[in-house]
Parts: sequence; structure tokens; C-alpha cells
Amino acid sequence: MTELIYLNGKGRGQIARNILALFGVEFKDTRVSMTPELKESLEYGVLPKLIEGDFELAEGIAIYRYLAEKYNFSGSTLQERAIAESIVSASLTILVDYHTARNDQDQEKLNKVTIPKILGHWESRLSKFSNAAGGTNRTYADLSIFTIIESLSSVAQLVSKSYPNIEKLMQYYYNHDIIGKYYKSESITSLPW
Ligand SMILES: N[C@@H](CCC(=O)N[C@@H](CS)C(=O)NCC(=O)O)C(=O)O
Repeated sequence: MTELIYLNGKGRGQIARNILALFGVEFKDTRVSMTPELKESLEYGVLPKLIEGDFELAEGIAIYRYLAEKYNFSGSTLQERAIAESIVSASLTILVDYHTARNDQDQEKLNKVTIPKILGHWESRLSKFSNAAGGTNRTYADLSIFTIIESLSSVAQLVSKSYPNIEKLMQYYYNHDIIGKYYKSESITSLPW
């Protein structure tokens, strides 16, 4: 049995949940509150964490990449896989900077520099290629873009107004047979953030 342990929110856990959902993996979606005891027991003191039998893996990027490779969703060439990982990493930059912006200066940097820079680059890639990593098939980079943007409503609104090619990708997953249904299900709609 596969288990994904994360907090009770989308955050860094949702990219992993989405990859598992997309590939029809039945997984235990364990949502916890961080306690000093749990923190102490985790190798790096943070979540998400993936467990598959005896195999335990920490660190979001490693988990997403492991799952993407396992389900053949990481890209078909070395370069495509590297670009996919770079896109996933940039998606986490948006997520982290969004949640850690503490004052007007942070907020201004986020809204005027970080978000437009990253979205602008994704928009440009998606205007040239049918998939974010540039290959013939979708990868976890496309799903990460969707996951992070969907989880931040002000970014999702900005995308629908000003980034037509990213919006096309958003609509692809909103209307996707598996991901679209998953996003209408209790397991996602019950998440507080
Ligand atoms: N480098 C780690 C960072 C993980 C991280 O910061 N996780 C947060 C939730 S998104 C966490 O566990 N926070 C609880 C805490 O630090 O006590 C990764 O990318 O997985």
C-alpha cells in the first residue's frame, strides 16, 4: 500500500496526490497536524513523506520525481526530464513565496517580479510546445503547474485573465476525466487550503 503523509491542505502534498490519482494508484491519503513528536520522527522534520512498504522518501521534489518516473510521466529524454524538474521546482517557488510573504515588500516582489517572471516563462513555453517540458507527452511539469496555480486563487484569476496558454492547460485538467473528477470530489474540496 502506498501512503502519502502531509498536512491537511493542498500545499506541497498535492502534486504527489495528483500524480497518484492520475495513475489510479490507491493510496492512503494521511493528513496530519505537525507535532513535536512527529517532527522528531521525520528524517528532515518536514512533510510530505511517501511510504511504499519498506521504502520511505522525504522531500517533495524527490517524491514527485520518483512517482513521475515510476508511472512514466517524467519526460522521454534526459533534457525533457531536466526541464520538467526545473518547472516543478519553479512551481514550488511560487507556492513558498506566496505563503511566506510577510510584508508589503515581500508582497510587491511576489506580485511584480516572481509570479510574472515564472508565469511569463511558462506562457511562452506553452505557446511554443504542446506540453510544458517540450515533449510530445504531458509530464508532471504540466500537472504541477496546474496543481500550484489551482491552489492559489489569486494566481488562478490572474492566469485566466492574462495567460491564455497556461489557462488552456488549466482547463485541460479541470475537464480531465480523472483529475477533473478528483477535483470535484470530497477528498479535495474538503481541504482548507
Ligand atoms: N524541503 C522540504 C520542505 C518541506 C516543508 O517545509 N514542509 C512544510 C509543509 S509545506 C512542513 O512540514 N511544515 C511543518 C513544520 O515545519 O513544522 C520539501 O520540499 O519537501
